[in-house]
Amino acid sequence: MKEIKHLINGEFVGSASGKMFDDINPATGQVIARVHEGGKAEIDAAVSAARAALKGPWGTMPLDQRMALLRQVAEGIQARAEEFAQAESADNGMPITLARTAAVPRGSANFTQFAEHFKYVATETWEMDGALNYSLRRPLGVIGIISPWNFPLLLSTWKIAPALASGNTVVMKPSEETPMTALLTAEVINEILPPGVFNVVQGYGADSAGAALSEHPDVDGITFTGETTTGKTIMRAAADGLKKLSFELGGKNPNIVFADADLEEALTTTLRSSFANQGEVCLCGSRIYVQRPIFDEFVAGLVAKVKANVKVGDPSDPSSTMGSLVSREHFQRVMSFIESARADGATFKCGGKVAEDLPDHLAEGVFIEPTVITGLGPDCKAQRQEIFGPVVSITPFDTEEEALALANDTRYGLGATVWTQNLGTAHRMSAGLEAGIIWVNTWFLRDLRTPFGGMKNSGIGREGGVHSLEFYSELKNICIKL
Ligand code: NAD
Ligand code: 6OD
Repeated sequence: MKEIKHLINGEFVGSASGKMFDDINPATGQVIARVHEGGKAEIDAAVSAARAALKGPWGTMPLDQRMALLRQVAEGIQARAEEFAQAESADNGMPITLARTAAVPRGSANFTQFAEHFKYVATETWEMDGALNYSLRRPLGVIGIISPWNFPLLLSTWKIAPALASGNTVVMKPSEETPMTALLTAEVINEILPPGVFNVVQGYGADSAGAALSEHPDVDGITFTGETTTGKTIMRAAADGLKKLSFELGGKNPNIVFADADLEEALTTTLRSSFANQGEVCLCGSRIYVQRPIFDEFVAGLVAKVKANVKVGDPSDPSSTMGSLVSREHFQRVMSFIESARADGATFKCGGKVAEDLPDHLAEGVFIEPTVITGLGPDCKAQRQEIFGPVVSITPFDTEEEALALANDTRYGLGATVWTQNLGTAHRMSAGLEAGIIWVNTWFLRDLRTPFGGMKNSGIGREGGVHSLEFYSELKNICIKL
């Protein structure tokens, strides 16, 4: 049985407590690895290694040399791409094709992007009468990264790469549900960077490794992706140390389709924005609003596309387009939302149940059919709360003003999608939507130089391009009297 250890100060080590937990493949229910369960002792050791490494060669390394090492990390991920893809799929239930085409390439691209971009960001100079001001950037220090299970490699490297590119050292606590690609990332980085620069402590969040990292007095900043409620807990824990925080949290994203939209394009992309990675994508457009003249056609079109194109099956089979949910616990949570929608009188246009007719080896897996519902009122639980599964609801609207009001009637503000051929509508909606990331006539089209993050309860701060540099560094002004 594979053993997953921590990486602390350049060594792969077990926990002082000797405690371990199972890593389960959610598609088969089988234990695929035993994971060392870290706690305060491991976090303390990792933070002190990271602090020492800041004072070592990493802290004084010329920028070009640091960036060259990060490019080697990108190449190291690419060199083991298939191993990463298999691990991500087995751990998360993600279809192997998605792991191969999205998760792993982005895992590598995150390093190439930040190894390039920061070289070209200038600081400010302000000339005064008789004095000159200029500013310098310095690393923030020791960065704690706490990452989720839904796109483990993509989302952890999205933070590891800019943190290291800015000259920091890192202690990462990956999700207990998906420890595998964090181990592989640790193996790749450990062959390239000095010991202590990048550390991984495996384990749980609350009252465990995650909490110990959040409250650690010698950690300078915490960057977290996960649930909004967890973000609040981390914020409280980090308050004593006045740590700098960057939060990418939950969403309940609107996908708004106007009657003048290119319907075929809107339907094809909506299929993806509804069910990619079983709907376990923070940016999924789970609240679909369709202008009344095309409402029936859109609903029928989406259901037809689900039936024609979605194949729920073994995540390791390249022909599966939807895999398994991440865990039995999460599966039960998603099913409870489906039941609450049923109790609230929703109409199920397709899905709404456990996927059937799967091969015997998936009997213990947690698979849900892609589910499209209509007739859900704005205050129903399934319409208000983040489900984070393969469930979307479709609601009609009449006017632009109504669409905007419906879309913004949520405590979340992560992403939004607008489908229209009218430039005026596109601009007015984009300006009025309370969301940090807005796509017009597309979805999840990413340029890593752009600001990424959420408004309202969906996050604090922005990462991406220069915004990552802002978070991961300290800017200081020098004023010289001439
Ligand atoms: P989660 O909040 O349950 O867990 C995320 C991480 O936090 C895990 O590593 C977990 O161990 C740790 N954690 C849990 N409790 C903790 C505590 N008290 N102290 C410190 N650490 C703790 O989230 P999840 O279920 O892994 O991920 C799904 C959520 O993430 C969804 O809400 C989704 O919308 C959100 N998400 C947001 C984005 C974004 O960019 N905004 C991206 C992906 C996922
Ligand atoms: O593309 C990204 O940078 C990003 N953070 C995506 C988040 C996906 C959420 O599931």
